[in-house]
Amino acid sequence: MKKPQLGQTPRVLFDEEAIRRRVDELARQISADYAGKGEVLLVGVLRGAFLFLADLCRRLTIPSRVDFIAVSSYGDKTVSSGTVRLLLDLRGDIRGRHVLIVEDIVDTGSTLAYLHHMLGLRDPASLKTCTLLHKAKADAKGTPVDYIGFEIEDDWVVGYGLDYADLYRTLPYIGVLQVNG
Ligand code: PRP
Ligand code: 7HP
Repeated sequence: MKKPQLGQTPRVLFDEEAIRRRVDELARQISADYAGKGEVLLVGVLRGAFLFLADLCRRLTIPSRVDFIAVSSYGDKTVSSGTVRLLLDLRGDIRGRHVLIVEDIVDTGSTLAYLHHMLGLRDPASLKTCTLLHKAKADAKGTPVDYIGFEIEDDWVVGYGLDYADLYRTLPYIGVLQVNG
C-alpha cells in the first residue's frame, strides 16, 4: 500500500451510529454465547482497540474483567513489518479463564496469530477472538476469528482507535485515507 497524504480528512466509512449499532449487536451475541459460563476476561490489544473495548465491555450483560496487552508491528508505516513486538504483557494469569482477545483490526493477521498462539500456551479454559474490522485479504494463519464487526476492503482505515503514524486515533468515526498515486 502506498503512503497516505497527511492532513487530509478521511472519507467516512462507518459513522458513529453505524459503529454503535454494530457494537451493540456484537455485545448481544457475545453475551448470549458466554451466558452461564462464568466470567470472561476481555484482553484489549493496545493501542488500537481501546475505544472498541471500552464501548463493547459496557454493553455486555455477562460478568467480565478487562486486561491489556500491547503489541506493535506497523510503527509509522502502512505495511506490516511482519514482526510483532510485545510491548506490554497482561497483568494477570489466564490459566483456567475464559479469554476473549479484542482487536480493532485484523489486516495481515500476524498480530492475532501471534497473540492467539502466545495466550493459548498459558492454558486458558477457552480462547476466542473478536475484531471490529476484518480485511477480506486477512490470513490469520489458521487462527479462528470468532466475532467480526465489519468486513472491509484493503484500504488504510483510521479513527475510533485506529491510526496512521499515531494520527487520527481519536476520531469518533472510521474513515478511509486516500493514498498517493
Ligand atoms: C495494528 C492494529 C492491530 C494490528 C493489525 O496495531 O491495532 O493490532 O495492527 O495488523 P495485522 O493484522 O497486519 O497484524 P499496530 O501494530 O499498528 O499498533 P497500534 O495498535 O498501537 O497502532
Ligand atoms: C493496521 C492498521 N491500522 C490502521 N489502519 C489500518 O488499515 C491498519 N491495518 N493494519
